[in-house]
Amino acid sequence: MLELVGRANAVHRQHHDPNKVQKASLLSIKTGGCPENCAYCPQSAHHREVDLTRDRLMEPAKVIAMAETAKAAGAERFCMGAAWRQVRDGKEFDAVLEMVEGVRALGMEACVTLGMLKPHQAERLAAAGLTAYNHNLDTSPEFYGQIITTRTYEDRLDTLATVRSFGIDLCCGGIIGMGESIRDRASMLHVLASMDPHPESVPINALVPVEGTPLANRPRVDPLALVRMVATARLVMPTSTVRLSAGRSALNREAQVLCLVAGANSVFYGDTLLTTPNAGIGEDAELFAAIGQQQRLGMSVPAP
Ligand code: SAM
Ligand code: DTB
Ligand code: SF4
Repeated sequence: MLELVGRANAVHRQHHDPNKVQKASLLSIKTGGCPENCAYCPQSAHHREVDLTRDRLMEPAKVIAMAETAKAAGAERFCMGAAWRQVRDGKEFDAVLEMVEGVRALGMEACVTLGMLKPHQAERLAAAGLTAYNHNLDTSPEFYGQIITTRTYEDRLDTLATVRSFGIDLCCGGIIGMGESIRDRASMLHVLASMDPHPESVPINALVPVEGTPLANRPRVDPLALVRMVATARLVMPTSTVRLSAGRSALNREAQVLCLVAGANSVFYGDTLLTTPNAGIGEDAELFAAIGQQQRLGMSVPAP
């Protein structure tokens, strides 16, 4: 562990400002009722026992106003998620394009995660100024079939290739704590690190076990397993932004700092992820004070 974190930190410092942690804000623009059966996900329509209110796609003006609030609180990137299997052309997709344009006009990075998409849709997203598209591998090719059966690993790789072919950055990572082995974790990182170029950002999520999903009773991930995963991601993808994503609220400040030393350089910032609570902005104020980073837009201030 000490050797791993030490080496990861050395690689991190070669390629990144060690005092800079990007804040990305997350919003669910369309919640619940998803036809996919991802075992971890509270938004799947297959998991009827989950206590979740379905919502239609939000109005672009409201989304853009929320992005503005996030920006004022210090977020540099605004990520919007829809519980869709795939993008469909029509009014709803047009509204998403309007949201992307609005977020970019605020001077923020814009990322969306909308499920699978076709080339002409990626082209329109690129034209709207989209910075990055999030589409996770979630786990290893070997373990994948235990988690999702309604779409294949190949489908995911195809979507990623489509996104990339239009010059949109890839945000692609996965989840630990779903019952996979350490070898599965390594295998997922191997697939990610075999992409050329590497995904520009790599979210590392710890499972948030949600009541009513098949993974509700999984034990919480050992925070040190997250540290190892972050450190290994940093070693094999030196220039990518590694985002300490879901599950952060279960870590104490010290474990979070260890993840940042091990090479994480972005976090989801704000009170909620998509449907579950995140580390609150109040708690994060303490974290950012501890690491000597101001709670303001893009400012990184060395610790005294
Ligand atoms: N429907 C789109 C899709 O799956 O491509 C986008 C939204 S989906 C909620 C985005 C990602 O959130 C998933 O790929 C998964 O990695 C992550 N996620 C969802 N539920 C989670 C949970 N309970 N714990 C950790 N990560 C989760
Ligand atoms: C990612 O890798 N993690 C985020 C984002 N991409 C879209 C989503 C986490 C969701 C956690 C469960 C929830 O809040 O619904
Ligand atoms: Fe749907 Fe995405 Fe949740 Fe899977 S992870 S059920 S595709 S919203």
